[in-house]
Amino acid sequence: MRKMKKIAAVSMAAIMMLSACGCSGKKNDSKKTASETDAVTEDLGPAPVIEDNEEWVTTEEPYIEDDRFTTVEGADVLGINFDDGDTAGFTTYVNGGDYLLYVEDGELVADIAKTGTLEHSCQLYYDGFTMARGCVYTVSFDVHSDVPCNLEWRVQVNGGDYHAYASDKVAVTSEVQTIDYEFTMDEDSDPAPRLAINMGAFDENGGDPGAHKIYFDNFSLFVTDSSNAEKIVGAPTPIQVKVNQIGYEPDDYKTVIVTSKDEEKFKIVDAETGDTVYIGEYGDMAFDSTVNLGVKQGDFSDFKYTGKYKIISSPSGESYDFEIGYNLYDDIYKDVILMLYKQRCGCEVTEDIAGDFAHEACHTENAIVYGSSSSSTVDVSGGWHDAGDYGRYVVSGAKTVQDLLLTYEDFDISADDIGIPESGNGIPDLLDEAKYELDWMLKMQDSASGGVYHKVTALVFPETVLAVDETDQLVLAPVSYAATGDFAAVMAKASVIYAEYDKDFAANCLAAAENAYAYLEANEGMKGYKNPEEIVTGEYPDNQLADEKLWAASELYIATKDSKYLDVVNEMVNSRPDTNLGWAGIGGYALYDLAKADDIDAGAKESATAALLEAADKLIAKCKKEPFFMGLGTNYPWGSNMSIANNGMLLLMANKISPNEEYAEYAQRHRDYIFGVNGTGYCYVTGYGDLSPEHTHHRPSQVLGETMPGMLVGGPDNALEDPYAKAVLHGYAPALAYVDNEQSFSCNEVTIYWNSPLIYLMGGFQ
Ligand code: G3I
Ligand code: 9MR
Ligand code: ZN
Repeated sequence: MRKMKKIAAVSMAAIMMLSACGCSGKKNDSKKTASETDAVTEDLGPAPVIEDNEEWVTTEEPYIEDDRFTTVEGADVLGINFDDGDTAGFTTYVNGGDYLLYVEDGELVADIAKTGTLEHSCQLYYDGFTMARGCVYTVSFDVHSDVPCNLEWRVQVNGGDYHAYASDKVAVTSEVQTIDYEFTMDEDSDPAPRLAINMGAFDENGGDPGAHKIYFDNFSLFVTDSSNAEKIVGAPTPIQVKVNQIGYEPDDYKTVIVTSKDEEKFKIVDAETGDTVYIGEYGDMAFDSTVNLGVKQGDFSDFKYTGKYKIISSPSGESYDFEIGYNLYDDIYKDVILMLYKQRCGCEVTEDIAGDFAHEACHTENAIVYGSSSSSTVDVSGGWHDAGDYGRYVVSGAKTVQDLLLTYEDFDISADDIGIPESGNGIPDLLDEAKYELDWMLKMQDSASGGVYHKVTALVFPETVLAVDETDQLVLAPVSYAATGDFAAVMAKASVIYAEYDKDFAANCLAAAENAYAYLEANEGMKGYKNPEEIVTGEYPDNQLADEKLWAASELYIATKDSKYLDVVNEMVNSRPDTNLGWAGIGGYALYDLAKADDIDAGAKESATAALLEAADKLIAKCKKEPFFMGLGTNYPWGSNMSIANNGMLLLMANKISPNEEYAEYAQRHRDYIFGVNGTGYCYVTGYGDLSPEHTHHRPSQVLGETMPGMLVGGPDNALEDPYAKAVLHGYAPALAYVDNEQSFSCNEVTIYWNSPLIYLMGGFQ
């Protein structure tokens, strides 16, 4: 389907060195012998300048702003009436209030049974319009009520602190009044604001007006004067020439990808001088359905000189700068690990490590058990904040811990100088960091039953506040089978790994794992976790629970060699087990640890190995069909960057149990995707590269007005799962459905378990 420069095959010895010595010597290199431990090409130094008499034109700007949103004077950006009999996109929100919304005789009716105690206890809102800085608007609508009452209308930012761009209170009576309010938008243009009407408790109401109805019609937002209106930018048009912005080792595969229909050629130039150092050729064009564009690949793997470069692609433009060299990932790797330290809960996070993100101990108060009649509370302090919220969830925590333990095990990463408080204590930092979560997880177990509480959060997501300022009552959500299974698995694995460093801790972990397993046995057939109605924080729902059972049984079998676990493993391992490495599907972890274990039942080991390699081979087959080398097809789900990192991880695992050049090659391509060889061209880790996310949905970053470095964002989500994404990414191709905006929690949040597979993937190349 496309022509690529041939990459010569490599000796098996070099491939094995990828995992054995942590270096990525892969392609043929005449200077290398199989017995050498250092498979890296010698440093060739800076590239010599070459003669370049060709003509290079770059006609397109490297960065084009989105111009879908215009401001036409006189236009009505809302223009809503209710003549069609439906609520025309207006939606209800209640927080302690109770009301119905319907249309009657061409008017929108808010039929309020209970006003609640907050202004927004009863709210109605409308999304799906745009507002430009400098533009003068007039809000207009008709309103009346059956009982005199007060309300407040607001055009506001839709997320964060929900502050208003303009708002006013209105005393409503049975007389129809027409609101007309002119204002200038003097904040940044917003492609996804919200019109909200609060109808809850107002001082002016002098108490509760009781049950009442409010009638609305003819909502308008007129563009009154657009002479000073600025252009509204949604998601920017992606750069066309994509490279890994962090860079490559000399021996790495190196492919520039350009989205272009034209005759296209590329050269590498010195980033500082602009001197030409390499002239390359693209392969044939292929249509790529992840970006809905024609795409060409240009291989420059044979260019091995160290230095700082960029690519000029004629006529599509320039790439961001990138380096070829050694140790390019040292800083970012540390920061991606330190993100976990900065997410620590229940302890002081110190300034010398976390800088502006330092804080006093947060969430230290005890939690109540949801639904329990007793007033006793439980100490569940500790662990990591999951993400941009401050919830602590067992299933996502278990995945994160497992990724750290595997990184330590597989790549022999015993570094004790990452820069966490425990550094220098003689225990590898990856294990110290993982133990911070394991200690918390132990508190999440109900020791009587062995069951593990699904999560601890307040009843609702926190406002956009710092961790120490979320002081709502903490609640332990009900025990779940998934949390208990994942807990049993990582505790059993921890009992093996920590035995060398801390015998007592290892023994505690094993006892806790066995207790949790007993809960699983006693509760077969239990349904997947669902949030009780009052708890609206992250759900992590999962109805497929066989993989959790398999994982728990596998790790307990490896830890104890008890045949009772082997029986379960044997029963499940041959029945097409799930091979994922996510927070829901986690079967891949079971298979991998079985495939890796030395002294276990040969049949179980063989079946696990076969299943895992089959998954890796299927993935490679898919990757080969996609011009960006990924195998997700057109399904970019919430947290697609985790899917990518997990897939890269799977390939390194496959390479570990059955060394194969292609596994290593495609694992590296997954790494390169994360750092820029992707549809949008972003380096998806904050703080690194020329273009990386700056407005993450991460409460500490939002409050401080700066994004914490070292965080992998969720990335493209073509299901458009938040209002901002719905507004600005409508119609976008799957791998382009990403926007760097803090309101877009489905694209631009961060999590511990998105960083952790990246830690493994980068660990494989460290
Ligand atoms: O599995 C299906 C797939 O079959 C389907 O093709 C695809 C279509 O888009 O959807 C997939 O399911 C998605 C699922 O994630 C698995 O990727 C759901 O649509 C999507 O809604 C779901 O999103 C999850 C989100 O919570 C909402 O539940 C994210 O994975 C999960 O990472 C996220 O987790 C939140 C926590 O609740 C709270 N803390 C922050 C964290 C990150 O945003
Ligand atoms: O901020 C929340 C984020 O951390 C979660 O991952 C996300 C998904 O459940 O939800 C976010 O909270 C949003 C909520 O779901 C809906 N109202 C707006 C909230 C964000 O401002
Ligand atoms: Zn906390």
